[in-house]
Amino acid sequence: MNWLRSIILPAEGSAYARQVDDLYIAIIVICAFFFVLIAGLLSYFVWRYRRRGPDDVTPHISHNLKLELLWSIVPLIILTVLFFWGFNSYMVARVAPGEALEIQVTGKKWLWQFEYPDGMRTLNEVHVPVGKAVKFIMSSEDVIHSFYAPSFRVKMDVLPNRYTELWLQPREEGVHTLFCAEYCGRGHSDMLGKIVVDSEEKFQEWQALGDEQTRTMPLAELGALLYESKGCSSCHSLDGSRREGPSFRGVFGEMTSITGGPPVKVDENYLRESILDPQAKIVAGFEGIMPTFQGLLREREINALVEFIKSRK
Ligand code: HEC
Ligand SMILES: [Cu+2]
Repeated sequence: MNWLRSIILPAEGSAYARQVDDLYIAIIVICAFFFVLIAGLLSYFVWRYRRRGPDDVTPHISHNLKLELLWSIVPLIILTVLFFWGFNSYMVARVAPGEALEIQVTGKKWLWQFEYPDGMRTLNEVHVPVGKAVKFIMSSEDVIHSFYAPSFRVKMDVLPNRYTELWLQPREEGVHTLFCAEYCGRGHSDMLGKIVVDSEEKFQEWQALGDEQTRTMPLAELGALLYESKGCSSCHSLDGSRREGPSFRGVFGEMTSITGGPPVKVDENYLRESILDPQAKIVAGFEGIMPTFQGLLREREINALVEFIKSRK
């Protein structure tokens, strides 16, 4: 059947896509079979029982029990099989596996925005690792959109003020198209996105670089954002006042005294160490309560925070 698949169906991006196609092809084949059977018999009977002359009278036949049972029971069996087959696939499509990677999707006129669990955001392009289940949790900022990924045979409405879900599990690397399948206004046809399926390593690398903002924003500015968003601000002030931790004002380049050790100069390496391994050197007069940010910050984000602290004169 593979030749048939390649003619009538788009590429299959997941095992689920194959499952949908199997059912689809089964329905087409069954329909084609019955079309030929019924249309063939019809044509044959039109010819076979044609009117042969003015005296040709059709015999009166009221019914044929055997034939009627046959044409009721056989379709009933076929349709019941198709129903449970379809229902089964539907259940697979509705329920995402528990360990899926969750990505938030926002549809708005006229683009797709994706947000990863760590806060990384992208527009119109979502990267996913091959072989992993990915769950999209979707909502709209304005009108109704519809998330449609034909290669994965999945489609789901994206509504304002409500979450809808959809999941897929790509089986090989590649790039697939994402459409909006609900007419949403003038720019509807621009709501084209890309689902990029990466190998596990490529996906990690891509995530490590961060989103557009993390990759391109000037370091000190990015640092200022992270100072707020990563919660540094709750323990470190910028104006010299004391919070849970020392203020960042004018620390750079100064000497700082350390509990149980010689004073150290606050340079880039010290700042980096303080962020990634806060327990290494505890500032005198403070407790070692700062959580480590190891694994929670990208390389460029660490540089940005260092740059930001440096700039607090
Ligand atoms: C729960 C409170 C808390 C949070 C949140 C926190 N810190 Fe700290 N931080 C401290 C404390 C307390 C100290 C002093 C004790 C020590 O050295 O571990 C400190 C020390 C530091 C130092 C050394 C400062 C100096 O004067 O020598 C740096 C640099 C630093 N933190 C950066 C950060 C950054 C960047 C963030 C956010 C990504 C952050 N901290 C988040 C509590 C916190
Ligand atoms: Cu739309």
